[in-house]
Amino acid sequence: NVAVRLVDYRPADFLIDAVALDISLDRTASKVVATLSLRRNPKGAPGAPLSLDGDDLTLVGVKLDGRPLGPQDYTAAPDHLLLEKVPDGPFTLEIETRVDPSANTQLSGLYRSGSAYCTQCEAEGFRRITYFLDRPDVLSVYTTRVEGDKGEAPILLSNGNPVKSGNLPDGRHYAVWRDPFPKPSYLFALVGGDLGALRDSFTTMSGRKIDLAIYVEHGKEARATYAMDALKRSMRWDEEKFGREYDLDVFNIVAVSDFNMGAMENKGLNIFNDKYVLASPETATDGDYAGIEGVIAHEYFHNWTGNRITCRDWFQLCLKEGLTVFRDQEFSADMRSRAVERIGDVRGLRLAQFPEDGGPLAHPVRPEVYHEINNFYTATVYEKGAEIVRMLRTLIGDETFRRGMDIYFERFDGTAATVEDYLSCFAEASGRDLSHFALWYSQAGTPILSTEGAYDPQAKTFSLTLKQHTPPTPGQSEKKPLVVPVAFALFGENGEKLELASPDARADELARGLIELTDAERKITFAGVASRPVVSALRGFSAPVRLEPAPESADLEKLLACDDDPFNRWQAAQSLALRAIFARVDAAKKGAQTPQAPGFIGALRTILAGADADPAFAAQALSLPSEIDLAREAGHDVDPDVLFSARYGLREEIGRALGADAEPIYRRLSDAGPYSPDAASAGRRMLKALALDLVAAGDPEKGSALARSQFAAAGNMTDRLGALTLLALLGGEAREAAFAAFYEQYKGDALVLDKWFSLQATIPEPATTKRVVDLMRHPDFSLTNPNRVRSLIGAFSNANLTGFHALDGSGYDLLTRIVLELDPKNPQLAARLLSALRSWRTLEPRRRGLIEERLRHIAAQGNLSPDTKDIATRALS
Ligand code: HT7
Ligand code: ZN
Repeated sequence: NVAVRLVDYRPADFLIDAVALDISLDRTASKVVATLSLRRNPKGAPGAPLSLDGDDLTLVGVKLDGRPLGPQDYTAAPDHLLLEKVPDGPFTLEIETRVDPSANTQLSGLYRSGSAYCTQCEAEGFRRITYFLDRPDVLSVYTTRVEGDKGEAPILLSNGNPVKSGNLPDGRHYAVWRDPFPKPSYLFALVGGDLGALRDSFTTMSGRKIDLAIYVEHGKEARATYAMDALKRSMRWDEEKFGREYDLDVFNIVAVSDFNMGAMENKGLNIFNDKYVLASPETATDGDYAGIEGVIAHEYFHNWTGNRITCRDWFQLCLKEGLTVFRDQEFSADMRSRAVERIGDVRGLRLAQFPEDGGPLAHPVRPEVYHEINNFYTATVYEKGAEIVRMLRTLIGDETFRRGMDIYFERFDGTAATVEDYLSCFAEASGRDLSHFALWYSQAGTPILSTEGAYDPQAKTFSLTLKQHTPPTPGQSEKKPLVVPVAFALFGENGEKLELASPDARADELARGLIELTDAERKITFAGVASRPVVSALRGFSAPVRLEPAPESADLEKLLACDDDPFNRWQAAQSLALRAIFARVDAAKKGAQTPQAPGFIGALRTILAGADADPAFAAQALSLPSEIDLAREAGHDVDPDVLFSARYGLREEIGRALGADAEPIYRRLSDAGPYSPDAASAGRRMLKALALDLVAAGDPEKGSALARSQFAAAGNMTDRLGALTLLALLGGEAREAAFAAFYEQYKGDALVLDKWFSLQATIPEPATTKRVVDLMRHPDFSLTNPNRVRSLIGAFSNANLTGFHALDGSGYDLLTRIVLELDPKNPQLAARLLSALRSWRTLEPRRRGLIEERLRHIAAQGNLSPDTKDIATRALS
């Protein structure tokens, strides 16, 4: 694939004002007739030929203004249609193509999921349906007529509002849909199938009644109840928080089982991976419910941030994705516990985005070049993109942020916008120059922030020096200082929050406890400080940076006790845990005696004792960092086995010390009534699982007995899977028996079996590679279904540090084999799987060598897809 560069952006040479699509569904030869109302773009190149995008298309015929064209009038290939000469005034082009949905294993364009027909057009799937100017800055009004067999596809859906429908000869029927809102082709969607529906309605703030429907496999309608509730809450929230009202008469969601990502925000017709729609207490965990709520909200919020205002080009992807992630995170924070949501979001950012930013796949939130756009739906664009929006709000304040958003919606509605357009609204609302802040969009890499305090007991002053630097990333060796909002507080001897006075900071910075660091270094001397204070920096994780080094242990213990910022209280516990684990790692390397961590364990005992006040928070604070967290924090020469042993050892030490305190908590929380997915109940279940783990860590036999009875008696999937997770770790016959019983109970339910696959793939043992290989032969596994592949292979390679990185290279061999087998069928999925190797350079030399060999082998394959080639090449760069 050729490189596409942001600097090369040019407006399209033609505009397509209206599109009339007539699609006749057939399993292997669907007929597509597209009638395009074209005119030259005044901003395009005068006299340019008309060049339309295609991908794997079969052309049947072309008509210009109703006149059939001959082959001498155009050049056609599967990937383009070129007309050298077209009228200077407006004209219509009718293009007929044939597509084979059954053969479409890429799941991009028109394909079949089970017995249904569905589409996925973002980013470049529309060109696999018809020839088009398949770029996000060409906005058209669509009318779509869908025709299908009445038995096979009684439901026929597309974007917009239903216009008419009727019967046809030969058992066929049709439906016409019209979407009055101009949209880019990536938001086009169509569904045809025999589906059940859960129906409801929503009355908007201006009193319009919207018909809502969620289409699912027959018999599963009740499992969409939570998704429907989440949808209605999202619609209300967007009205209340952003003044955004829904605009069509209907809003439809369709759940399909074969989908490359989580969901897609097609105008008025969202298509979802069924994992993010279907839930019942017996089949879904608390995490699944939270995921459904978040994804339903995310796709709904795109109606304004993405659809009504779209992106000028794919480099601006963060404009819709970062902003919409920010909006869905805020929604979840309002629906649930803000503190727990923030901790979860930051954990997610550190898990997925920090390694991306620190490795060979690093790119700016707004990339400047791509070879394959599908590889840029990344944690950097989404999650770091959301953090930039959050920093902007922090800097200018809630009210000014809302004014800026209002200007954005008002000014850019119906357009394809850029990051500059977006920022201009906030510059106007706040009166600030945001040009320096904008560097967050173009500079890759995670900045490192350090704080250094110096107390002068004579002068009663405390000097705080903040420094920032960003390590180089591929293609960007020089880094500039960024605008970093550092939320902070000082705590006195007795844990009291200090009043801040300093000539070195603006009054508003002191009042808000927010320092704006804009240079590489800034020193602030606080006056009237009676004794050496403890600094709470980066409160609420006010910027996506690494704070290094963590404060001293005594200060962390103090923060854990007195900080009124829950995020930093949690962070203090994590930092103490990291310190205790790395002390064990160091001792193991030196062959020294294992260090104990009494101070840390004392702090955990206090959290456990007060856990009832906020069970979810306590569970988060008591959870040790994962091995993946440890590997990231170590940063270089990572030996997964050493990290595993150190973490496991500390877990045992904590269990021996706190198991007795944890058991009564476990027993008390086991007495919960009927299942409810609300955040408070979920928090209690989280604490219960944590308490059980503490008991098992100190006394594995007792833990196993409790887990076995919880597994057998569980009234919901959260408790059942929690018990199974512990049994999987403890091993032995009990584990195998529980896995077998779980399968017997849930066979036939693919989404539940995904949990069964994942859990087995993450058993931290060398034998897991063989288990994964065996499971690939299981009749319920399939390489053609992305959810199955992600739950088995994705879980193994991303979430099983010791198993995947087995020293014999068997995990790497397995991943290599699967990537190469999958690549011709579903390149997007293959490329994503391969990204599991992105942090290979942080491993110790032996494993590094093994991975490099496999990456070179993959990159050297002759017929690799652009997707996988791009990842392999960049990973090696
Ligand atoms: N905007 C959607 C992205 C998406 C996607 C991208 C590439 C290939 C397939 C895809 N399916 C969905 C989803 C979202 O961010 O809301
Ligand atoms: Zn999105």
